[in-house]
Amino acid sequence: MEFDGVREKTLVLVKPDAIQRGLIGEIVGRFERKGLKLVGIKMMSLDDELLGKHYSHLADKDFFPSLKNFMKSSPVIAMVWEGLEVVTAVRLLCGITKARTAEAGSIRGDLAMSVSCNVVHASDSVENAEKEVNRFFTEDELHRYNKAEYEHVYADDER
Ligand code: DAT
Ligand code: MG
Repeated sequence: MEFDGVREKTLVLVKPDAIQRGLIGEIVGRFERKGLKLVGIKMMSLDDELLGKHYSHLADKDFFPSLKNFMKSSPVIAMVWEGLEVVTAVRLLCGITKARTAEAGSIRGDLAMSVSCNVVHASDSVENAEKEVNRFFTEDELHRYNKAEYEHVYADDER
């Protein structure tokens, strides 16, 4: 799988709080409306092994056990979105971690009030995005197809 140019990819998780609150469609719709291409999507129940790797940068934090319990409390929707500079674009769409002070207009800013129940995960760098996509998806689960709207989403020299 390519991870450069318009084929840059990022991992997004719709977290358990959003599943419980019926926000899957709202959240998926925001990425669609931005002009991003969905190349993988599935419902998953996360386990300690996967969460230990996914949140390894937080393993020494006091809140790590409750973070893992929260992420196991319902299934999540895992998605891979593709586009030019998509890692940056998706992080901006999501807003900062502490949802109650996230910028209005962002997903967290509009839909959440909590630090931990902040409705989405998004990869934070191109390097981590590639690792996370490969951690959550097999090659077979990542799809390649032409999106007709691309000629209206991007200029000729961006595609
Ligand atoms: P982000 O999800 O914005 O990339 P992160 O990688 O620093 O943020 O943390 C991952 C998740 O861990 C975050 O979405 C919610 C939880 N978390 C982070 N800091 C926390 C804190 N101080 N208290 C409780 N949960 C926290
Ligand atoms: Mg993070």
